Amino acid sequence: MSRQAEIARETAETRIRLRLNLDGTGLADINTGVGFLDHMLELFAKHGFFDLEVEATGDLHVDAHHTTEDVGICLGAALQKAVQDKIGMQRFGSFTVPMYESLAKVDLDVCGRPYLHYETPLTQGKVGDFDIELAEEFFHGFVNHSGTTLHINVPYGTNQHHIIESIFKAVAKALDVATRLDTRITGVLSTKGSL
Ligand SMILES: [Mn+2]
Repeated sequence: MSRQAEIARETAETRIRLRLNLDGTGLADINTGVGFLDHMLELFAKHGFFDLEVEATGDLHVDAHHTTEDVGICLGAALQKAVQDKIGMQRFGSFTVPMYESLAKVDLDVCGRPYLHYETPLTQGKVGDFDIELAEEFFHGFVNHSGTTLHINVPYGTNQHHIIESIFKAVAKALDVATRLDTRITGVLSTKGSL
C-alpha cells in the first residue's frame, strides 16, 4: 500500500501541483515563489519524514496571500487522500518544539473534523516577503481540506522567524506520529468504527 497523493489545483489566483508521500524520507522539492514558505515546507518535509514536491505559480504581484493559503489547501487535500481509510493509523499526535527563545506546542487528530486553534504571540509584520499572519491562513486551508483537528499554541517567543519555524516543525513531528501505522490497531482507531 502506497500512502501518497498528488493534487493539481488551478484557480484564477494560483496554479499548484503538489505530491506528498507519507512514508518518505524527508526529500523536498519546493518552489512556491515565496522564499519563506519554501523554507517552511522544506523543514516540514525533513522533520516529518515526508517526501514533498510543490510547484506553485501564484499572483505574487498582489501578495503572498493566495499562494500561501492555496498551498495549505493542497497539502491538506493531499494528506486526506494519502491516509486513505486510516486503517491502523495512530491518528493522534502531539509534539513540542523549542527554537531558541520560542516554544511551539502542537496537538492534532487526523479525525475528519476540521478545526484550528491558533494562539501565538505573533501580531503583525513580515519575515522576508511573508506577512506573518499568513501562517494562520496556511493552517486554516490545511485543516479544512485534510479534516484535521489542529491546536497550535505558542506560549512564548519573540523572534517571528523562530515562532513560525517552531510551529511548522512541531506540526510536522506531530503529523509524523499521527500518520504512523500501529500493528496493534485493527481497523480504524475509533469506537465509532470510522474516521
Ligand atoms: Mn529558519
